[in-house]
Amino acid sequence: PQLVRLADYRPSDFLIDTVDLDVNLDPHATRVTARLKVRPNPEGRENAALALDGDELKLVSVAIDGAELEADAIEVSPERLSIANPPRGPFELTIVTKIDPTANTRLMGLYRSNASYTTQCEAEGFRRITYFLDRPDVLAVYTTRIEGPTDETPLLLSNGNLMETGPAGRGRSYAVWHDPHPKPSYLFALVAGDLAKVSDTFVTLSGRTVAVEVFVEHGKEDRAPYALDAIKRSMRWDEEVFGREYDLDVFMVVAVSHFNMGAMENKGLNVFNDKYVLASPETATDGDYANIEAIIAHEYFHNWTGNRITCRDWFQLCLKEGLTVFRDQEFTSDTRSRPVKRIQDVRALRAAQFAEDSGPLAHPVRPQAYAEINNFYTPTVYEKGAEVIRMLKVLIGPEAFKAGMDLYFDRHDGQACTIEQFIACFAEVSGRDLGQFMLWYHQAGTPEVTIRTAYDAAAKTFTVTAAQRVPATPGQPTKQPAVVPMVTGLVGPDGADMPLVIAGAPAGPVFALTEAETTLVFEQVPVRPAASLFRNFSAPVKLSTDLTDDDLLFLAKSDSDPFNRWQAGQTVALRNLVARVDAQRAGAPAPEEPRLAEAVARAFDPSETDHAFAAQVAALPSEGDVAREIGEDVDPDAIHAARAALKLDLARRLAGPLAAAFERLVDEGPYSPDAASASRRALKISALDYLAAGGAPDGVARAKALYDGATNMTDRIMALQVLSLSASDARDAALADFHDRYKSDPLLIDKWFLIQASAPLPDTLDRVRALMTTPAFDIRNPNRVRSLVGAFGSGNPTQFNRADGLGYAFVAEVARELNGTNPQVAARLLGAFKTWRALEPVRRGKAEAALRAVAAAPGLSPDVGDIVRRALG
Ligand code: DPP
Ligand code: ZN
Repeated sequence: PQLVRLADYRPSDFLIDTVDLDVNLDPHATRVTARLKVRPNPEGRENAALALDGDELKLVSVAIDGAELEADAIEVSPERLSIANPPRGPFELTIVTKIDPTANTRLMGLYRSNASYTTQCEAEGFRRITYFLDRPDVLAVYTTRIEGPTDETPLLLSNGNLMETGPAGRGRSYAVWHDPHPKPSYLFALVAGDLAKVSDTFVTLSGRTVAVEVFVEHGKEDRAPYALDAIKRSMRWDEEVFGREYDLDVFMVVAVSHFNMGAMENKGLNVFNDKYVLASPETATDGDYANIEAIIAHEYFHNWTGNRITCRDWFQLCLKEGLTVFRDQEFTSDTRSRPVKRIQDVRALRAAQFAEDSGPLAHPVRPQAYAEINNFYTPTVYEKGAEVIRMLKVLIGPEAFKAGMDLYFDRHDGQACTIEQFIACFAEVSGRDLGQFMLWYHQAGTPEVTIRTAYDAAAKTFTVTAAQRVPATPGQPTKQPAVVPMVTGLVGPDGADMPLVIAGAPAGPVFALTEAETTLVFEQVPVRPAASLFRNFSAPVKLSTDLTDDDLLFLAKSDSDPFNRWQAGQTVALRNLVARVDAQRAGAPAPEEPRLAEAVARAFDPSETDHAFAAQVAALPSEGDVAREIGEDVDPDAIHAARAALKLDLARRLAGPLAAAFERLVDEGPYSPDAASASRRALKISALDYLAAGGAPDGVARAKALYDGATNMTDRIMALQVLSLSASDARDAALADFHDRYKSDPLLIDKWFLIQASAPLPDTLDRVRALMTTPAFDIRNPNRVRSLVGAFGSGNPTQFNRADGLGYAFVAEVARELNGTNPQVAARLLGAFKTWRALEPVRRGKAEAALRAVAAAPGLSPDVGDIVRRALG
């Protein structure tokens, strides 16, 4: 396979200043006329040929300055249009192509979904619409005329501001849109269909009135207001916190039902997976509301970090994605609970990114090479990319960080940039050398930090020795020490932070570990403290310490840093879970840690008023957390059993307080999705989950009652989730009831799919296979595939990893089936294999066999081929 390498980057030989597109819609024969103002790039090669990208395109005609080119002047294939001798000055290139949006099952480029037309151009979809210099460093001003049948497509949308609209004759209408902001082709969008509009206005910082519009299917208007409000709140926040104002007359969000990703930040016209727009109390859970708010914010924030300043090439993807994830995390932190958001983000980082980073698909935040860019929209680029920004802020401080961001916006507005240009802004304002910091972009792998501590009572010193090691990853056998910000507190027996003194002077709390080993000697320490390390998760590292369980249980109660209060309890639980797995495999009795129950009990105490935080404290580490802690020779069944046993142990010890908490937290009054109400429900469900542990009849009865009496989707789905963990009659009855109630609503059937696909029960695979044959399932719809097959592969550790290998074979089989129709979704499904090498030998062998069978299949797409090659590599 052809690798694209960062080291081979060259500026484009030509630039395109304006694009005039005329899109004449037809279900099978859409005609696209592109008039491009082209000129040689002074930074490109002289006398170069003009080579335009295409993908499955059919050329109708091509002309330069109005004169049609003869066949011998061009070289053309579905993938390329090459003009050997274009004019050496500016010229107008007119290209006519014909495309079939109905046949476009890949959902890249222009496609039809439920009688609407939609585009998706990131990363390389525009070349499926017309031949183009489809690379992010070619920025053009677009004017787009769309024409379609008035009855089917009364609504015609594109980027920018609406210039003109009207009848086009023969029952057709047209609209002309103009986007004054130069943009790369991946931000182009077009939507045409018959959709309902829900709208509002927003007055910007400088007093301009902007129309804010959300488009949904007719009949779903009542599910749009939350997204609409989230847009306005995002706009206000970006003005207040980053000083960024919106820059067009209208901001539009369109919800579509067939979508490969979560959403797309096309300039002025964001296209969303409907799952991340539509919400009402009866149809959306608290988690859905939170996701909608975060993703609306994310895509909106791209307007500055991604659109106004874009990426020079796709290796710089984290320039926009890591930064924009950081920005949406901050928005949520300001909107909801900051500590809880941090805990949730770290859980997600560990589950997805640490897992990726420890296996065969590990890659740097900025990759050096790719065979298929679609496969690099990863937790490493996104979530680790955001952690890198967060570390930068910790290292240089909030004022310098803000000054650096302002400089970046000022200096690079309108440009396509690199990570080096971004980091240079922070180096400049802070006066720091950020050379070593760049290793976070170059080196893959999660750094492992090992801490040893020693207290010297006579000298009143406390010594912290931190050793760091970055493990080898594919293509990177040896690593250098990174600069690791370790935010540290020393907690005294009274629970208060001690002053930090090093070499006679106040120090910290940020300590930058820059060597393989760093020793910090704290002075004037009157008693042995408990070290609170990496407060607020100040670096994305895997930490092991010599802190005792006593230290950790003390920190779980007393640390002033809420993240570390949570982390301390998790670490004790994780240690216990690993010990249980070891004992089980050795045939020894389960080791108990009764004091864990005291820590969990605090979460359910009536005096605990931060319900969302409490719910996080009460939630045990995941099976994936335990698997990663064990690291090799992993047996998912043993882990599941150990975790179930600990849960049952806690449920028995805390039966009284759990029942009391559940009763106390049951909602009265109408549903509201606000953070405080959602937190209350989260803790209530956590209590219920314990009460029903091991299928306890009393807990199951409560779950059934909650299900039956639910007045909102959160209670209903959470109760169903609890019931689904056990093979009980109540489970089957509730699943049947849920299906009957919501069978006409695909997004709710997705929830029903997901719950069944993730149940840790031996009949789950059969059930999933059976569900795939029902009319509710549609392999052409990515949401259906992800809810059923994706959830089975990536959200069901015991059943995907069945010892007989049938789970692997199943996911591999579906990926092969999708390889031809939607390679991007197929490749995503195979992400379930990212940790296969850590399994015990029998499962490892079966997983490898499943991957090898895919690798050997004929006609693999670049997407699937790349994933299996790297997974096996
Ligand atoms: N739409 C995806 C995102 O916003 C890719 N840009 O992350
Ligand atoms: Zn993004």
